[in-house]
Amino acid sequence: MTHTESKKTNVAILGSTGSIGTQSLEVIKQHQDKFQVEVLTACRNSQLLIKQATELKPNAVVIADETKYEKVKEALEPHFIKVFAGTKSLEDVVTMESIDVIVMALVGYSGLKPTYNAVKANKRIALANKEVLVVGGELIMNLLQNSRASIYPVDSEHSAIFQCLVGESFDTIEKLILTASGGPFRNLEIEKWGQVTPEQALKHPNWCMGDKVTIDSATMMNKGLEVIEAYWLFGVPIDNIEVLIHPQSIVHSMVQFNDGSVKAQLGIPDMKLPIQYALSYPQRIKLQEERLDLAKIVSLDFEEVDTDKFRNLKIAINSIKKGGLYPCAMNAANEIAVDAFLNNRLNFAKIPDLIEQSTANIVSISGPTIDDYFEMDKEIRHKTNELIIKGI
Ligand code: MN3
Repeated sequence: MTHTESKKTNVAILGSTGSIGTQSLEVIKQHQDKFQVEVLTACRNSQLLIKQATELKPNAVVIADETKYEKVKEALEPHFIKVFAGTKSLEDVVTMESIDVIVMALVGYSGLKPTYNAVKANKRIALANKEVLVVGGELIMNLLQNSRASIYPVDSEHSAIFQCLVGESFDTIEKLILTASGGPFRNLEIEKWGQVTPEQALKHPNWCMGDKVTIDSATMMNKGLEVIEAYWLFGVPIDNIEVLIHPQSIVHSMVQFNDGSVKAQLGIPDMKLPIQYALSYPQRIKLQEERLDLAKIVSLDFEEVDTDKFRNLKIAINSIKKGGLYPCAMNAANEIAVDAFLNNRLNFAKIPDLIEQSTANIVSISGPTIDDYFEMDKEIRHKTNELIIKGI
């Protein structure tokens, strides 16, 4: 190995075939002098995983769906790429010594255990998978403080706040202002929510994202999850985190300081910038993408959120105020609700009712362990499914 090659950062991408995963690979392809793909993992999209691995020659790949193992192995063995299968392999691969940084781009709760293991293995983590902190923020942040691991946000709002905070001291933060596009139903009367179809909800006005986060954006659960994510990442009291609707998605979020100054980070809505910043920080490196042209943007609008309409936002914030296992339960109910809605088993307008009913009488504890989260998640998924079958 030459001297320059040895200085490359070895990247593992968990969820490489998803929206964040594929965009992460685009970023890496722009900087092959700096980054080397070490590990790729996919849930079930074996075809794309094989294509990515053949092109980028990682050391190893993991396919979570074990029925696809033979197919992937056959395709990649001639390239001397190690192939593993199953959820356990996915959770363990993050501890590989040769990995410098992990892009955590799994969907939902499934990212918790791999992130937990990655923190324990003192890895640098570029975190796109917000549910990890929503469910296990208390556990992960405690673990992080006693490790040499680090977490950098990939979520665009949190990347914006992180960029605003460079050079600032945390005790001067007065409040964080998370912007929200308001999704496709910002102007739809609440009476019409019962008629919303999955096809309509999957059409986000500004961002191109995976199905789960797109539905969460339409209900604004996504912003609730992001408030919780910000709470854990930046250690700001929950009442000092505000949400502001900004339909153009140009101002990605803001920080207000104790002298009244407000800093904002702006850009075109494209995840490649926050992905790259999480990989390159503290350096800022060139990204060849479209540039923001403010003269062409007619206006930047801001308005308050109607939480009577977007009840999920309130439900999420209340869960973190209660703490303990409440956010974990709320997240599990929401994941089941989103899945049921996408499969035409649940009315869009019923999503908040279902989450409230499903999490109403849970027994929470403080200082949960990873097993406590696991148990609660399982219990609520079961209960939520039963409520759907009974007909909410
Ligand atoms: Mn976001």
